[in-house]
Amino acid sequence: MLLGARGSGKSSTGNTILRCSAFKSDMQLNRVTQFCERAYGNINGRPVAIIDTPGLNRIGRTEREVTREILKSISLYTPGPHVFLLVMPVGNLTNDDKSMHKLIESMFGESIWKYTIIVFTHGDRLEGKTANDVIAYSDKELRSFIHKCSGGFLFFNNKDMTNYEPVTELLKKVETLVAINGRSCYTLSFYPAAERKIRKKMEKVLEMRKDQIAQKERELLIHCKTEQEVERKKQELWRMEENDARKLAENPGKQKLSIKLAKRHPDRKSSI
Ligand SMILES: Nc1nc2c(ncn2[C@@H]2O[C@H](COP(=O)(O)OP(=O)(O)OP(=O)(O)O)[C@@H](O)[C@H]2O)c(=O)[nH]1
Ligand SMILES: [Mg+2]
Repeated sequence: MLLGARGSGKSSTGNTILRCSAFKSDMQLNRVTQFCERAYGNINGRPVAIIDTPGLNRIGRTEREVTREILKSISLYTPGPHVFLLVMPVGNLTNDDKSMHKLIESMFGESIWKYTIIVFTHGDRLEGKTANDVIAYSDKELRSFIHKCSGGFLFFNNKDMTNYEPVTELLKKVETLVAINGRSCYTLSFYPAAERKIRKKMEKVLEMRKDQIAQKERELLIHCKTEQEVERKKQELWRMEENDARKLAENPGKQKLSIKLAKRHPDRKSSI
């Protein structure tokens, strides 16, 4: 799963890894990636699934909306990520970077760093220096942060997709990190208690709605003309259902939640 600030190069990094334009990437000041997206491919023959995410900055959509989008995408893509790639343009840590790290930790819990590899983008700015030299002469704060991430770091130049060496190096780092973590992926038990509670409630809401969702999926098959259209509409449907479920689950007013559910399912009594 790719994480990082808006415009840091997450989608380009996903494309470099998959050697195709799987994710939309652009130079624009507004957020390019709006929703989490998944794409499949392989690295040197080894199958991989990559989840691209919207940037974790405040502009445009509220921080809450973006974190909700990212967190709910994980329940969609079980069993959960094996590795997080924290994507950042090469440079020392800014205050925005530090507050983003706090935000990531509050979303996922502090175990996230045991599953993280840092990918520095804009490797074309190295100007002949080695990656290790650049890090050796960087601020102490950046080096301390790299220490925190069990997967270490590497540099990507997303403007040169012909050089596949960094991706091969990434695969080695991923395999090592997965081994250190006992081949486990990032599971629910690592999340902060509040997030675990929300997820359990979300699951209940979705379970209660499963018949209606299945009915809507069947209707899509009738109305859509192509397989791609069915897939796209299905993703949209699940995005909306999960968003709704998450909003309901986050609502601390137990009574309000019961009322909303009762309105949607007049034939059932909810006890979430
Ligand atoms: N020179 C250079 N440009 C890069 C590199 N990686 C990404 N870019 C450029 O940076 C811009 C933003 O890249 P994206 O991949 O769209 O960034 P993002 O993090 O997905 O952005 P959001 O989806 O908006 O959060 C694009 O113009 C990319 O071409 C790199 O390694 N070198
Ligand atoms: Mg993007």
